[in-house]
Amino acid sequence: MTEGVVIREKKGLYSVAADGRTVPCHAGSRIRKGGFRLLAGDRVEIELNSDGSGFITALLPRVNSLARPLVANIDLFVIVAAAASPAPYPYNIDKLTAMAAKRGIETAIAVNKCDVGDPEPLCAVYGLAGYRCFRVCAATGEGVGELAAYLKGKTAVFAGASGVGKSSLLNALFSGCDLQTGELSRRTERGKNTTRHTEFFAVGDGTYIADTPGFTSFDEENLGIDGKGELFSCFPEFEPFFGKCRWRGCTHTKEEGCAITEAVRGGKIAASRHESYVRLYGALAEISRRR
Ligand SMILES: Nc1nc2c(ncn2[C@@H]2O[C@H](COP(=O)(O)OP(=O)(O)OP(=O)(O)O)[C@@H](O)[C@H]2O)c(=O)[nH]1
Ligand SMILES: [Mg+2]
Ligand SMILES: [Zn+2]
Repeated sequence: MTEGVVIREKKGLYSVAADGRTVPCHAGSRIRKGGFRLLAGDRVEIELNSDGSGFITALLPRVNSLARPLVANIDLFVIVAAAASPAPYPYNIDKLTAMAAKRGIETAIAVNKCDVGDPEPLCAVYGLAGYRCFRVCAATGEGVGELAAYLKGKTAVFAGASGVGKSSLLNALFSGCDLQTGELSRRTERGKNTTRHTEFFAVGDGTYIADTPGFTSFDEENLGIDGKGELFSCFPEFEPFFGKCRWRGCTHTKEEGCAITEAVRGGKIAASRHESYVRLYGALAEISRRR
C-alpha cells in the first residue's frame, strides 16, 4: 500500500504521484462502486501491480475542493487575468473569488501580459479588497520570480479565462513544464481553450501547480454558494461593515443607509466589486426561486 496524489484524470485513467514517480492507475472496484468522483489533488492509497501500474484502493479525506476547476486539497487559488488581450471581465473574476472565499481558500490575483496592458486598474481593485496581487509577464519574465517565491511549498491552482496566459505563465515559472499554449481568436479576441485537462505539476520544493482549462463563462449554479444570504461573507472587504447598515435585513444592493453602498461612495470598496455582488445576489435569488 502506497500513498499518492492524483495529478491528472483522463477518461477514467489516473496519474498518481507516489514514491517520486508518476503511476498510471485505474480506480479499484471499491472506489468505482462507491460512486466517488476522484479529483486532481486528491490524496489516495494505491496498490502497485508488477507492471508498474496501480489500483486506487482508497480516497483519503479532503481538506477542501472546488467545482470550477474541479480540484481538491489546495493551499492557494491563483486567478490569472490579462491586463489586456483578452480584456479582463470583472464579474467572472469575482465569481471565482467568491467561490474560493466560501471555502476559505486563500486567493491571489496574477495580472499577466503587462507588456501589452496596464495592470494597475485591476491591482487597485483587488488590492483594495485585500487580495495579494502579482504583476507578471510570461512574455518577458517580469515579476515571475516574485510569484514563484510565493508559490514555493504550496499546492496552487491557476484558473481564469481562456487565453489569459495560464499555461504560458507556468512555462515561464518552471522551465520543465513545456505546456502547449494557443493564439487568441482574431475575431473574438478570446482564447481557444488550448488546455483541455486539469493537471498538477510537481515543480520541486514540495510545490505543486495545476494548470486548468480556461472558460469563457460559467454559471452561478456551480459556485457552491447556497443562496444569496451567504454572499456577504464571500466578499472579504465587506466584513468591516458587517452590522453597520441602517436596516436589519439590508440586502446591500440598493437600500438607503446601507454601509456597503456608502463605503463604495467613499472609495473603500471598489464599485466593480459591489456591482458583481449585486449581480450575483440577483442570480442566486433567481436560482432559489427556480428550485
Ligand atoms: N503579449 C503577451 N502575450 C502573452 C503573454 N502570456 C501569454 N501570452 C499569449 O497569450 C496566448 C494565450 O496563452 P495561453 O498560455 O495559451 O493561455 P491559457 O490561459 O493557458 O489559455 P487556455 O489554455 O485556453 O485556457 C498565447 O498566444 C500566448 O503566447 C504575455 O505575458 N504577453
Ligand atoms: Mg492553457
Ligand atoms: Zn447594507
